[in-house]
Amino acid sequence: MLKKVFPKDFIWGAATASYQIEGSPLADGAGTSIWHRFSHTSGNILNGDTGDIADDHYNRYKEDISIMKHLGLKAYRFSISWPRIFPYGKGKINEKGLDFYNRLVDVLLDAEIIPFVTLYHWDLPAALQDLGGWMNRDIACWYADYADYMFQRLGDRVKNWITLNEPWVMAFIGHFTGEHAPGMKDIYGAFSVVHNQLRAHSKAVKSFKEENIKNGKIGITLSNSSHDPATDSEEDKRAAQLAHEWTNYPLFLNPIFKGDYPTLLKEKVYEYLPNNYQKDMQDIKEEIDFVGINYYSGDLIKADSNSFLGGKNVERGLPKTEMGWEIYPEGFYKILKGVQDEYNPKEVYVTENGAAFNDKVEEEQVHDESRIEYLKKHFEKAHKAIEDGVKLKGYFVWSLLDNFEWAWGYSKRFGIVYVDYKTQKRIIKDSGKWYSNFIKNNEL
Ligand code: IFM
Repeated sequence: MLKKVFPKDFIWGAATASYQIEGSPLADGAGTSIWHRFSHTSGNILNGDTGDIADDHYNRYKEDISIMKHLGLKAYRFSISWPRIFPYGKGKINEKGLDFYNRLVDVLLDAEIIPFVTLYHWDLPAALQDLGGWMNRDIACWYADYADYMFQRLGDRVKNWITLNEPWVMAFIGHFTGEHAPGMKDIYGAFSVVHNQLRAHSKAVKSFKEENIKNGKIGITLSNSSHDPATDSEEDKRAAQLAHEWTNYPLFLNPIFKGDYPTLLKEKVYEYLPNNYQKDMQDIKEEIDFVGINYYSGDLIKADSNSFLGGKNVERGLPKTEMGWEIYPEGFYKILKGVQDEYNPKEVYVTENGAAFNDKVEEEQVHDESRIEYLKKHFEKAHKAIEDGVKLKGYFVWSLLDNFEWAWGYSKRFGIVYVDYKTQKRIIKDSGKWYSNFIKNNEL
């Protein structure tokens, strides 16, 4: 078989997020986040887990960076905890919180690892939630002020910025199903959260451009799962298209690239969109430098008039990960090709891809063959996407470390590095070793 060689300058990395790995959420003057509050409210998280200790990365970042260096990662995507910098979300600044990220960035750069910073990966300052959080229109200004402050303080060293991580999840899992913080169940609220995140994102992009950061690039990271129609019937095709427009990149990229919500979805959910939302669309349409794609699995969709938006997932017998998510690399290709064909972004990054499996430590080793297979198959599809014209520039495996998997607590392990939560010992899994070797060769 012919070798699949990736472009020379392709950026291979790994990703994490603040609340999932850092621990010490209230250290050094940090404010409370909605995830701290949510995880400390009984019944919200499996086994009552919290992010209080997590991977203790707040104290062990140097060790973690030496693991990244050892693995040969070219880049590291991490997020900043907003309440570490602004304990009340706005106003008073906490320099000690900033110091942590200053140190992190400096040690990464010393190790020749490129930092990719996500400004928001769900840990909203609780003080802002008390003012309505993402449902309050003022959040666009609160967020843009925070973002601008970070551009000023880290922009001399950090060149790659991501405004929001998976805003769909924030909106619908946080405000519609209530499984995530802030735990609300309000469909109108959820759509206002979509809209305000878009407003906040574009406001931050505008201020990024004003800051004129040398070689700076800014984009957004979106969650995706491929949606195939169960049959060729018009009903199933429409249900699959609606699911795509609602849960995948179109919900956010259509406004950002084309200044309106996607057509089919807009008709369907018109009543939930904020009054006079159209007035904001011109401001929301703002050029970005790249699109971040997160992809884990696929769904087969069948029309069903009883479900929200008229479609439900049906079983197709594919193997699944520990999350119960289908392993469907073909869908990854469709998402990558789709985003390039539909919106033609200047650059695309896979900002997350990976899998949870039931890892076991045997004599200080973790033989996670299934994760290696998963990654290989997805890398193959990424390679095909590049061959077919997708401007894919980099790929971040989720995740560097096993970590706090939100409502699932510590029960799901996504890392290429195993974390023993009792001792905080790190063990590079076989997948980590495989990835390291793969990065060296840059080919499959
Ligand atoms: O752990 C999450 C991450 O925070 C966002 N994307 C999906 C991952 C796996 O569920």
